[in-house]
Amino acid sequence: MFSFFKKKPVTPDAATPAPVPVPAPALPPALSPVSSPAFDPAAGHPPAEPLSFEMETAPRLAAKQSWMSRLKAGLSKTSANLSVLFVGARIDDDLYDELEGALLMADAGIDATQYLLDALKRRVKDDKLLDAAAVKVALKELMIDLLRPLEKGFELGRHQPTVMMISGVNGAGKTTTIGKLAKHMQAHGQSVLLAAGDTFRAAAREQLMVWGQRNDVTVVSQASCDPAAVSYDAVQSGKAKGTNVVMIDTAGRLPTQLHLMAELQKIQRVIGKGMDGAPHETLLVIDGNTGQNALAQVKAFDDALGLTGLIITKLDGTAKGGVLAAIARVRPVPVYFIGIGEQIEDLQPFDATEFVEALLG
Ligand SMILES: Nc1nc2c(ncn2[C@@H]2O[C@H](COP(=O)(O)OP(=O)(O)O)[C@@H](O)[C@H]2O)c(=O)[nH]1
Ligand SMILES: [Mg+2]
Repeated sequence: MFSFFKKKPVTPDAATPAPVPVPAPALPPALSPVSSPAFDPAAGHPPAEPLSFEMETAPRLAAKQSWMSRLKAGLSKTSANLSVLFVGARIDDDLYDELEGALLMADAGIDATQYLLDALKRRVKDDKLLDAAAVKVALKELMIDLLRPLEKGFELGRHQPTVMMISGVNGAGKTTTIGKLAKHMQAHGQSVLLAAGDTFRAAAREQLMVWGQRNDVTVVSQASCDPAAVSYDAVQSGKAKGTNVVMIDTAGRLPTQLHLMAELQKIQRVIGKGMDGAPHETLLVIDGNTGQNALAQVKAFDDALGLTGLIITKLDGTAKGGVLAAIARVRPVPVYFIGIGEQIEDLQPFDATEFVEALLG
């Protein structure tokens, strides 16, 4: 596994506000400095897992290659219309027209599409590019520059517990993503507690309970049907047990359901009563197939909650992967992770270069 999370020492004073976000590492992820979190052995926490980068190079490389080929396969529908444009093409208005159409079809949105086209035309002129392959390289560079502000390493260990609230519409992939993240975190030596905040459906609560039992993760659940109370209890329990991470699942809702959005705000406030500064991460999970509506979701949830990050799932088999460009232009909330399937290893940190490489090869 390659640098899935960043680790920081636990802030001694839980009330201290989260430090300034740390930008994406300049070094290759595998070599980025990882500080040893100040775990308290007396409290029974496992020590930070030994990250022996040199020893792991081969498997990590294999994992990375496998991820890249699956990402490529996943994004193939989005990339199909894009990469074909440059095969033996002449650099003329037709090429730009087709590129415009392909970007719009990929759900990059009008703003990002126009931005990329203008920048590309300028680059072609300034650099006197003459062949289509060079134009494709220029487009790749522009796309990477556009998407890079969305990259952000997910930090663990700055708070104890790190409290995360997970929101999104129904079926976006919230609960399965929580499960995948919990497993990744456990693999990084973190103890995890989940709150079954989707109290609308008993089945949702049970789904999480069963999953927790199977995977040795404590799930806080309540029959009271008050998601704010369940969340508060989970934070209290996480504090008392010295858990590293508390993840709070919430029921799916549409941004247009204003009373449900208000309920989400209440849950967030009540979590803050349970622990100063919490939730440290307020995340929105988006189905990558949603296309342009994803942008409306990001705006509405961000306005209501002040999102700290996004997780974009189901980028496997979608033709709408361009939506990340739209998000980057219109509401650049960091994309912590992207999902390309049902397996645990199908969820990985978002990396702009990898993404564009997979898209345009
Ligand atoms: N193909 C694919 N399916 C996914 C991905 N992430 C989640 N799913 C599936 O999406 C469905 C809804 O997920 P769920 O977590 O229950 O959504 P929730 O309503 O937001 O909690 C489930 O069948 C998941 O297995 C992904 O990255 N790719
Ligand atoms: Mg769910």
